[in-house]
Amino acid sequence: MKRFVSSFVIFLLAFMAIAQGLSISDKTRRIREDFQDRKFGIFLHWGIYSMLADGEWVMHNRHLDRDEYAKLAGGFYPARFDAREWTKIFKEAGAQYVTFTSRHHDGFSMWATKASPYNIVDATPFKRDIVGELAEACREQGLKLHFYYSHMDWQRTDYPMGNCRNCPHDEATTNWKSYYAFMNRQLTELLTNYGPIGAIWFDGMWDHKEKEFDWQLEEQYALIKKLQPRCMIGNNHHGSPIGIEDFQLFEQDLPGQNTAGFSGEQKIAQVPLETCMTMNNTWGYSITDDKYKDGDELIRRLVKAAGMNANFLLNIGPRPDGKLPDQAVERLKQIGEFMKANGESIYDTRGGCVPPQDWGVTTQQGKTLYIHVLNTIKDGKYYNEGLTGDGTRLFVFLPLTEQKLAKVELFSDGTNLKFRRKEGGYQIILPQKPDVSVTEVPNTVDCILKATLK
Ligand code: FHN
Repeated sequence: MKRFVSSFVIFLLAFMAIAQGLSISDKTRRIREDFQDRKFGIFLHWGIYSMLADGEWVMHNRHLDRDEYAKLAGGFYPARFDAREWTKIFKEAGAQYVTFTSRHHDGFSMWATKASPYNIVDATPFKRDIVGELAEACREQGLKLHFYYSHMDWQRTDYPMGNCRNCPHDEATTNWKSYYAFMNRQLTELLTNYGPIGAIWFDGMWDHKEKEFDWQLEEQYALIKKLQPRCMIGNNHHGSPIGIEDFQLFEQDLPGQNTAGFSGEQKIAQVPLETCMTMNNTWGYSITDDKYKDGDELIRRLVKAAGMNANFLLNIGPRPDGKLPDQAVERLKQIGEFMKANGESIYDTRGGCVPPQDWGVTTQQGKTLYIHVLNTIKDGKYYNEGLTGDGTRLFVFLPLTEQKLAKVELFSDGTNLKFRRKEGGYQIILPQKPDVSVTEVPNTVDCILKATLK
């Protein structure tokens, strides 16, 4: 009975989450602010599933027998894995943290866990602690490390299987108590053996969506905070934050959108926000998925996320040999160039006082407002429909009523731009020529303006 909570309790926890947004300690506030300042992270989905090169859900989607699937581990030898090379690439891309799938839904652990032999050291010929190597490489590069950890497990027979359609439901072996103890033992290892961890990123709770299943989160979250008080907690349960969760997650969508269907029940909470997104259409490595968004588009999404006050967690599915896919590395390079030139308008900022507009978004730090005019140029012509013009010049309308504008300049070279008061805000006159100098790559973010507020 203890395992089942009433809707009232869920409501109460959600209410407490809203309330705690208002009453958190200064220490918690600083930790969360540091996370928000970092703005851009790399998500890594890597496990033995990468060998089948068909995404991280391959075991489920192809109805694979769990014992047969487990045998993949015996052949997992990512000979070209080099954590230092990965983290160097991430750092050069401008990322500030890495979220790694320590254990995904297939139940395989990517570190030397003592809680189960089904792990990278005991079950593979590779025998190297990937989490450990990554933790060290992240530390060297000054990248915070976050752990993705699946609440759901398709492999263990004690996991109380929920909605999973293609999974064996073994009532006889189901044992929540033992599964819960296993998870907590693993979390204890992850938070004891690998130095300071920035966050635990839970996923899979939605396996028990319809039923009122008690995941005993309160106790689990307390364990995390006891082991590492500075470790944040996020949970991709596709709903608003529960209890002491430190940040709110959005999958494949920016906050407030629901194109992917994961954010339907989410209200934006008073906690840091993070949007995670794939570069192509798959989280884990897929040999056939070449539907990569181009670098420009990924940069726009990063910028939009910042303008919506959210961090951007961009996913890569490393190959089974341990290398990052070439397409991903290419895009990271492009993002890195952009961040090098324009990072000031992203890092340490918050969503600006001007909410997202048709023409783009704003970010802000103190009295400085960064105006990101997006999608301005295509084939050498202005085409952003949110912009107005008079034939030769283009105008950006900034709906500012409370604050006054003191100065507006082009971020790239400091050229002063003219602006005039209009009803309900200001009209800024853009330079006649498309400003592509903000980035080496034309057509990316076409124009960044830096405005000073009075
Ligand atoms: O099922 C997972 C999926 O494999 C992936 O890990 C994503 C990342 O946000 N989360 C789940 C779906 O919500």
